[in-house]
Amino acid sequence: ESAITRPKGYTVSFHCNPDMEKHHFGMTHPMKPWRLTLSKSLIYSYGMSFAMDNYIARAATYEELADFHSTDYLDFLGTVLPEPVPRDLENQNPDLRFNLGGSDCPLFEGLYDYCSLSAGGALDAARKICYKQSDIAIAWGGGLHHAKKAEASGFCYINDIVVAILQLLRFHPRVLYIDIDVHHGDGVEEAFFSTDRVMTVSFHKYDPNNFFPGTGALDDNGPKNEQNPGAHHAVNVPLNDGITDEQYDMLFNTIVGRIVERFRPTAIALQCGADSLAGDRLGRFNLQVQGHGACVEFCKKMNLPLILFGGGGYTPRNVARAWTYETSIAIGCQEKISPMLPQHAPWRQQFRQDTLFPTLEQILGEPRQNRNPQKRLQDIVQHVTEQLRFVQA
Ligand code: TV1
Ligand code: CA
Ligand code: ZN
Repeated sequence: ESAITRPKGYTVSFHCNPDMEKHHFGMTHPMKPWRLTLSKSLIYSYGMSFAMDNYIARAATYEELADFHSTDYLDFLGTVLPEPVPRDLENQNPDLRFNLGGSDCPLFEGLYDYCSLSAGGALDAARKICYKQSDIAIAWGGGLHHAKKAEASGFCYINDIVVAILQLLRFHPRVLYIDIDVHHGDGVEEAFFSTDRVMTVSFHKYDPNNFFPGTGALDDNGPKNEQNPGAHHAVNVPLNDGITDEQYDMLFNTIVGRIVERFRPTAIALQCGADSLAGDRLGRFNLQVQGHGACVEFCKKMNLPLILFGGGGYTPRNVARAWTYETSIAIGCQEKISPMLPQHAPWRQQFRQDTLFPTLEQILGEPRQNRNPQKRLQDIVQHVTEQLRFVQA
């Protein structure tokens, strides 16, 4: 077996911080920061650290966070104390400022450190891209796409993606944001609603009454006022349960391909939420590691500076598989790594199957029913194609 080598004339940087990964949202909370430790352990076991520039992410400063967030919110976030008794779904006490302290966004020990380290990694990645010191920068600890200017939402407190894109915009005229988390990337969409320098596209499960956050309909495309530069610059791809690799690949390639053609971004920010994988605790899709990774591969082929963010992902063993495979795609060693997980690692039992690419049957027993008729997908492609006629770089 040959060693993983550094791609010639090509730099991948990897930004993480072990201090971020030790935080706990609470026993039953689906968000498990240790999934980052598991992912890293698999990435390192494959020897990929030798093919990347590895950085310990620093904490983002208050001023950096204040580029997007309100100081009222940051001041509160910096001073609130953890609650003595953790809440659960049954114990919702809506005495909440800034939506903090409910079951989705609990107050836990070290919350501010957790948030500033996540944003610090994302910002470090953005700076590497701005100064052309990386071709692809990876921040698996980022991707917290629901956070608003002055509000926590859906497990997200600080929107590291928005902060990172604001940094990119200091050097790049146009940034394309792509979001393959199973949830709608509402916070990022909203932050760049009124500008034509950022296009946002989110693929997500859409069911306004039964699936969080309930926004992101096909015809939600930015401000309705044509005078607003942001008009037509939000693309939404609402999907149903059970979508497969093949369908997702067709949609992603067609839609992202056409957006790149029209909008001509100078950098791409890709949120790789792994809750769109089959078998996710919160997700509803039938994507496999290969199909999820194909999105990263497609973006890399655009040959533009690229940031990869993490995001959701609630079945840690599958999160680790996806982000490991995607790290290998960034490096370009995906053909060289063994589909069998490396032997003799202490965490090996976490993975149940010893392959990087478990089959749907291995993941689910029985695959989830696919509720995405081909006709509906064609209609989505057609809507987006018509929308893009209004976009000009
Ligand atoms: C504590 C303990 C919190 C168990 C939350 C699932 C829990 C959820 C829990 C949960 C859960 C959500 C809502 C309902 C809004 C609420 C990182 C009025 C078993 C990017 C965020 C999903 C996804 C929030 C984040 C959602 C991301 N689903 N068990 N909470 N209310 N919240 O529906 O996009 O992946 O589920
Ligand atoms: Ca999404
Ligand atoms: Zn999600």
